[in-house]
Amino acid sequence: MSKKVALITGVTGQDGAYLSEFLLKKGYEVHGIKRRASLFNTDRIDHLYQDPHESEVKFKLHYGDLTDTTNLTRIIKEVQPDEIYNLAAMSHVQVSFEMPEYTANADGIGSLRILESVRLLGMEKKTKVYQASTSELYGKVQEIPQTETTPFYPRSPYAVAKMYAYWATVNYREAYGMFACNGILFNHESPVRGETFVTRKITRATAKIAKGLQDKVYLGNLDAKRDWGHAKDYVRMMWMILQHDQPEDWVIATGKTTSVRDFVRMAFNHIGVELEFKGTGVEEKGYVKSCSNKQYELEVGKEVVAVDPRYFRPTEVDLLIGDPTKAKEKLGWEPQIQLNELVDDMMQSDLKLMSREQYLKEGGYRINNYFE
Ligand code: NDP
Ligand code: GDR
Repeated sequence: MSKKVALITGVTGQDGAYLSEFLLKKGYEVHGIKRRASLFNTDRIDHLYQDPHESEVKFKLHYGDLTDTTNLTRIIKEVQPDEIYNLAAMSHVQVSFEMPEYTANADGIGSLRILESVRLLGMEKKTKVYQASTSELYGKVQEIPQTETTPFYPRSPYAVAKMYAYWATVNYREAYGMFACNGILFNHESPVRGETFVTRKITRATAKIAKGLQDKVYLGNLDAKRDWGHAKDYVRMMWMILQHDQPEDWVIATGKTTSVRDFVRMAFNHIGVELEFKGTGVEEKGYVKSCSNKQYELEVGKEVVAVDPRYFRPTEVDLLIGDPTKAKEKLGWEPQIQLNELVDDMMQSDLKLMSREQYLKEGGYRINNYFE
């Protein structure tokens, strides 16, 4: 059997990188769409890069953008993918309040562009499409835990755009018989998570505080609760969704929820620090209660966490907890990495990164010293 060909939009992102690795291991030829940027933006996939002059290149990148229809149609025509994983998006919920129109264009209409290109090229019976849907669709809590049948109530321009993409995917499946599926993924993180999402912001800051490179971290709503899993487990399920005999929509989650405050506690626990939170609302602060690791000289009573209302959202999603029963029963999927292991993975990686930063700083260097 000839090898399968996959096309991944958003290949330079967290999930794009893990999914590329996963599919290459499965023997796929993987094509990715990356955006043109003024600096290199392929850090997460550089380890997969193959010199295009090699005889058998299995990982190929194409310049493109979800806002450019002709570009997407041309790439799909050229690549002739068996599977498209549409992961590209302006994926930051808070930023979407500042860029609602762009978010709608890329995250909403962008998905339509992919589906419609497949149809116009007459590939609707050849090419399967995975749409990166999200637990943000549930927004304001309607039901606990959230399942495939829980009503949606989006609470941000990001979620509204993703809701359009969700229904476009269902509609193309029903109207044209396309194998198009939504994975409704709950939050998933990793050492390569974008630095402005709350988990990575916390693990990076904790590592910096441990290394004496930063005093404290400012956060927004500490009461928000999320169902956090590891990206490695979730990309495996993206692939499983497209291998199922029927095109369907799936909730992918751990079934457990944790507050932002408790995630902070877990990150600090990794470096032997117990935190104590005092105050409420914008007055809330986190202090070092004890420090059992002699390697890190964090004084008892030191303020390491503070709330900054700048990070509050105009409308918040208070509580997400998914019910992955369908994925477990029909596909045998279960997350293999627990939250404490995820935190350890992220902390170990950020401590390593910050050791490098500390080393450079002690040597009198800055990380980016172009203008010195
Ligand atoms: P990232 O933000 O890490 O990656 C997003 C990717 O999309 C990047 O490669 C980015 O490129 C690319 N991109 C952004 N805008 C465009 C555009 N206009 N055209 C082409 N490419 C674009 O997200 P994740 O990997 O975390 O998430 C993957 C997908 O899954 C996203 O659609 C996200 O909304 C969704 N999702 C994520 C969840 C999570 O918890 N991680 C949960 C549920 C859904 P560049 O590198 O140049 O910025
Ligand atoms: P989310 O992730 O909005 O769930 O979207 P994020 O990590 O940004 O926020 C999670 C929760 O933490 C609260 N929070 C903060 N968030 C950020 N970013 N920065 C802070 O300082 C901070 N302090 C508290 C937020 O208010 C929120 O309640 C992610 C993205 O990956 C989406 O693309 C994806 O669809 C969903 O997960 C599922």
